[in-house]
Amino acid sequence: MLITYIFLIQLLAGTLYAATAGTKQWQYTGSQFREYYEFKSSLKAFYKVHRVPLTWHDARTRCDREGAELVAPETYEEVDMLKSVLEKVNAHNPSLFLGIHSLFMKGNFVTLSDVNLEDLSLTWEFGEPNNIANNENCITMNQMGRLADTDCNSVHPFVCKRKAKNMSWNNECNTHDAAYTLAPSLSTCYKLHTQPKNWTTGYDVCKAEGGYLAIINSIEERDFLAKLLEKHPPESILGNFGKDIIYIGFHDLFVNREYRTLEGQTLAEAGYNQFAGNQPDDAPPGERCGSIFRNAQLNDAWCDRLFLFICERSIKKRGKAESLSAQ
Ligand SMILES: [Ca+2]
Ligand SMILES: [Ca+2]
Ligand SMILES: [Ca+2]
Repeated sequence: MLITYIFLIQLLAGTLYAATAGTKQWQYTGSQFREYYEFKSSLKAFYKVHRVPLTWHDARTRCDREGAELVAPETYEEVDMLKSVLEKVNAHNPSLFLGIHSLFMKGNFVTLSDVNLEDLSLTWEFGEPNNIANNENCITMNQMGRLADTDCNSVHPFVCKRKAKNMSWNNECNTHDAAYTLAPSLSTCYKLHTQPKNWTTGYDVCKAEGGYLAIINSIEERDFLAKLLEKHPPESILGNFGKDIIYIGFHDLFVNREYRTLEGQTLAEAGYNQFAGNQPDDAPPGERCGSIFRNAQLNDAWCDRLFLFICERSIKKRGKAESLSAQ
């Protein structure tokens, strides 16, 4: 009995040690940038490995939505870090997309921040660049740290990077993004996106920002959103599109006229189900995505139109960071 007890204590102690050791490789200077980003102190930047292969354009967009940039290594140390990422990619002869392209002028490779490839200390793989089928405008890096020109529409894993330098911090909302506003009594932050997107893209943008398309859970929350919209009158927003419909996080994509939040609740369960007059009307050819009008009453809307949208971030929840050296 005693032996079992001692064994259990040792087991517990071992677990605690492992947990401590696991957190020790995390060194934050200042604040954490974003969920799932790891800070590399010697490189003074935050990195996130995206293991799901995407096209170069999708990879660039993904990093951009996360407030970061598709990495283009500037030092040998950064190349080594990317090589170690590739060692853990579970594929035959894997390579990463880098933030280097020749989309402006064929053969003239530049980084996304307009640095010439020649100014970076990088080497080509044997036989590269070869511009196969005159269609290789994007750059990949292999496990040896060598480059190849590659079809931008092929898919590869990639790494997003955010330099720590000059990064300001929105303390109230625990994000670098100054556009998030805290509703103190709701312990929640909101951001109205004034560059219009369709519902699916809005959903994706909010996710990339560590939040979700807003879900209204109370009258108080509705009133806060209506006030937020008052601060952004239509005439203050650039572009020619309907500015009185704002996408939020409910839909009836699964069963027509069965409205659910992104968390699967009915609107009544979520705490707010007040549609505007004559809504939902499921206007032809069918409105399957959730929105509000400027008074924050609910409306069903077409999913594929470009509208404003509101992201919500709870300041209580925090994501776990995935280690670059994990697995
Ligand atoms: Ca090539
Ligand atoms: Ca909410
Ligand atoms: Ca409608």
